Amino acid sequence: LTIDSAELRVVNLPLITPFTVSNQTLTDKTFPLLTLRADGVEGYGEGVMDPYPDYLEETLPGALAFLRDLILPQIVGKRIGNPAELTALLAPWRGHKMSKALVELAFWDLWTKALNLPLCAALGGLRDAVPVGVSLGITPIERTLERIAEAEAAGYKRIKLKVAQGHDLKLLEAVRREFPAVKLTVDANTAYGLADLATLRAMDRFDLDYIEQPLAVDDIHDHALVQREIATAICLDESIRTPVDCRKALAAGAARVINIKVGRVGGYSAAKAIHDVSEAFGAPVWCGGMLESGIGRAHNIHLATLPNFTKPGDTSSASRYFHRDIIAEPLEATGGLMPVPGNGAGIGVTLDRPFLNTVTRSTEEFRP
Ligand code: OSB
Ligand code: MG
Repeated sequence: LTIDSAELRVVNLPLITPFTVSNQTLTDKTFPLLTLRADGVEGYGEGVMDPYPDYLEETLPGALAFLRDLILPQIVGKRIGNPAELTALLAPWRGHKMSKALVELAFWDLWTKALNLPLCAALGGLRDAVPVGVSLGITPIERTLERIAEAEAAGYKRIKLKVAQGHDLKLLEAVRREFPAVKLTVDANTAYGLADLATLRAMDRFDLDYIEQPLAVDDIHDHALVQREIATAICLDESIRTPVDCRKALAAGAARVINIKVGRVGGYSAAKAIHDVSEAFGAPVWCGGMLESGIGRAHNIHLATLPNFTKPGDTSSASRYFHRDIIAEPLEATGGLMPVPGNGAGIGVTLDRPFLNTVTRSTEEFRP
């Protein structure tokens, strides 16, 4: 494929309800949308970097500069035969994994459309639907209980609760009193430290499927210390950026479950390698989310068709987040199963261009 041109948009969608995690509240979602064009086909990718560096270090302004000044000029007009060639082109640059993932996602969509293959088939995925749960942001406990009841009624396969210092054990007591049997997990987004061992130990009482990212981003060692002290499995999210991180974490006993986000790890090739390393250790994985719009969601669903994605992912119905999506096909789960979109080629969804134009903040075109 020779990349004829690229288009980089910044899109803004309001969230139906604000989403609060231990260290930030999102009221709307601003993201880059990349289109790569070749031989009359288009591939789409969505970026997951936030405007500010609150989940990980990358930011939207930094990503736009990296893509505009360095990566897109290098790619447009170039012949790129397959994803491995693209990964090799991006490899020399440090960091910027979310930007690299954005380019990889668009290229995989483009490449599989040119091959007339569903993206999941090219990845090696097996399923035509993937099990999903919901991720519930921090709200007053009464409101959280209502939202759990709604998610259960909709058939979601697990409930993930965001927790934070001071918003943890009381929440879990209230939830377990009303929902003794629901499959439950918590996500701390790095809110705790070794000083909180008593709180983390107390979480063993609530039959959680796992505790996600209790400690700091760069702290695989201390996660191993905590995992030795608690019965509940630790799941790592922010700490796992590379397949090597994953090997070290699993070998050290720092986690027993891995959350894979294609943006965090720099694209499909790294995501697949992390999937494979985890499988070799006997550790299940699941597909995380970053409140993506339809393009990012479609990519997540294709990724989650790989065989070791045995725990429910975070790709719940888009209508839980947005009044209207930028794609034409609704991505809605039924009975906790999200169907893999499309029956033809690539990611299997198409842009709702008239609506997309109304929510686009800026557009840049790149030509050779
Ligand atoms: O840790 O998974 C996370 C959203 C923003 C920042 C971090 C996280 C999340 C989510 C979103 O949990 C889950 C979803 O996309 O539905
Ligand atoms: Mg997480």
